[in-house]
Amino acid sequence: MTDAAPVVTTRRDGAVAVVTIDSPPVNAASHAVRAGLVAAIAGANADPDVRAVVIACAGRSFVAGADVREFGRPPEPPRLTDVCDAIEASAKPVVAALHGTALGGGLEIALACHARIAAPGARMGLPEVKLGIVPGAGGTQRLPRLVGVPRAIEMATSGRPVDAADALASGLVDRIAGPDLLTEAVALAADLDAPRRTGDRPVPAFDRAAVEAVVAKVEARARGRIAPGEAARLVLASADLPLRDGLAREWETVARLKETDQARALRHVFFAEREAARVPGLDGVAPRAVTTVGVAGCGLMGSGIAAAAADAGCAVIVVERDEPAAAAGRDRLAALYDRRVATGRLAAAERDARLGRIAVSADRAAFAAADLVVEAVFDDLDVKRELFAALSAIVRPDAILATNTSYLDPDAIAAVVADPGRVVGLHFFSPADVMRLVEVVRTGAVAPDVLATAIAVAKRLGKLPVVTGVCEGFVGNRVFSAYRDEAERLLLDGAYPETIDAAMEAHGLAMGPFAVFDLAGLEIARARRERLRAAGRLSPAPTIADRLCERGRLGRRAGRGWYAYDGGERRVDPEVTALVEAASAEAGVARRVVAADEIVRRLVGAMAREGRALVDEGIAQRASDVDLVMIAGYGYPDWRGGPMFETAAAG
Ligand code: T1G
Repeated sequence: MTDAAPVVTTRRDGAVAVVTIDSPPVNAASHAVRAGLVAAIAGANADPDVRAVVIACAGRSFVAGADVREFGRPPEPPRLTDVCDAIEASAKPVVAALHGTALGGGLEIALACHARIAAPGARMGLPEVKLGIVPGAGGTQRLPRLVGVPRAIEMATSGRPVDAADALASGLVDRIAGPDLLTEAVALAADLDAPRRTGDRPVPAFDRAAVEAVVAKVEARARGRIAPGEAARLVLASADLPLRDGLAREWETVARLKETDQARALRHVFFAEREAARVPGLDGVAPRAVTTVGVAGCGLMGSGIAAAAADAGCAVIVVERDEPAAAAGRDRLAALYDRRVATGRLAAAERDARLGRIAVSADRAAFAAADLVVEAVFDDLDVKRELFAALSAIVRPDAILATNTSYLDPDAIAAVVADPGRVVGLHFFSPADVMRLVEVVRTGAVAPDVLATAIAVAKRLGKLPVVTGVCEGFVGNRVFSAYRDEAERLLLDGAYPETIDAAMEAHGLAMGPFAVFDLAGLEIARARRERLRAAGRLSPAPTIADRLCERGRLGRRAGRGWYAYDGGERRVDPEVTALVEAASAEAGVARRVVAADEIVRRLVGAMAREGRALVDEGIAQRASDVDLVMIAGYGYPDWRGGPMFETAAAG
């Protein structure tokens, strides 16, 4: 490191010292950055010609937080709190010039400055809870002094960043810059007569009872996560404690949380997400440009995919099989956006803009303008092959064709296209406009730049793309099938759907397996069993699920499945209990009480075994990809790290 260029440098602009952090990729507050900042502040204070200081960053962003790569080791001084204290204590005014993302420790540096100016596109947030920790350098103590307790709790517990306009309105920043952030920051610094220390400001008054209610809600919603509740309590404490004591409590909390299994698991997920983007064979391969997305089919999946593309600013061409289906598709899309407006997630004008980007017709020829067409029609091989054969004659020679099949062989679909290298799988999860996971299926003949484009498009849609090879069910549904099979074995051994669901929900899953089966409907799994039976890979003896199907208990939409449903509530149904007990008797199994920890161990173990098989077969690129699939696609709790991580950690 000794001969590397310094990561923090100071230059003079009149009487203002401009301190620049230049530590790619995201100016994380590594040891070198921290030490450089402390030295720069001391230097500016010692220089009689300097009246004020600006802290700015080179590259794409302000400081994106503490350096996550240093998390496994004890912090080397100066700690980030020392840096923030030195900035706040500076006798000369210090201004933060924010662009890109000022996150975590980056925002904390900005909070310790005496004024903040942001580029119009800047985003600011405290994402620490996503790493299982809380802000550790004043975030929970200084932020409420600027924006008030309720707002600070919202930011520190959700981890969601705010944009510059929002930051200005809440008092987080003092000014939004025009095109020349640095010049305006220097002017602002030169205007300040004396430091205005955030820590000296009082916490604005607030309605304590209302805030206590919000904190209770945060804790209830965290479903097992520790960090959000801790972050909320710390913000609340800022109103009761002197700054020093609040900072000390905050630091102790981070030190404690960092060592928890939750924080370790969430760090695993953080690095797993970045690792997933590394795909062998794609280094240096440029994706094709995609601005117009075609979607074939406007059912549940197609409409979700179309909305995801419109949300991302793409022009969207949707084609249904005939005019009545196209009209139904338009209604479905309008209803999807209306729901978002009704629940306050989207402004009405924004709904109209997004719907305006989507053209729905019954004319396949419209796909001639698309850069990429995603097929989301009925999951039947003949239907898809007919469509792809037709599409290959309609779309431009450089356009990409993607299939959203769940269980069919995408290579068999690609085979009907003259140039199968343009065909790739894009497996979305329902609801496709909400769920983050997209399995990018690496078909046998896919061209590298087609695969790179599929990944880039998924990212552009705000999704988490995970590359998988071709096999029945790809990564997610294969692991899910293993989970389902083990859950049904547990039933035979003595567990009930409700005991299994309770155990997995206590483990942090949003819904236990049987509640999920009911939500998804029992038909798809039945079809899979029939395929396996036809291939001689499954015993012809009916399973409990088959018995449910025979009785019309097809899941939630049918009003009954593994449970009975009254309104939205699930209820244990004696008919199911009797079927479960009869199945054990028929199989000659003496039922026993299966404890929650056995349920969790066996179900997580079954997922991990299947995941390992997928890695060994080369279908999944790496174990951490399996974890991401289960977390982003199946509601597995991220703070457990995923079944592979959990099983490895348990040794
Ligand atoms: N530390 C180290 N490396 C980081 C990093 C960080 N904080 N953030 C990003 N990187 C690396 C990342 O691994 C990747 O590397 C490259 O930068 C580009 O990232 C005391 C306790 C900033 C919005 O949680 O949200 O502050 O793979 O691919 O999509 O309170 O990265 O290229 O080698 O994600 O443009 C809080 C996490 C820390 C921010 C950029 N900070 N980062 O997104 O690129 S805790 C965070 C992000 C803390 C204090 C505490 C995003 C981004 P490589 P990328 P991107």
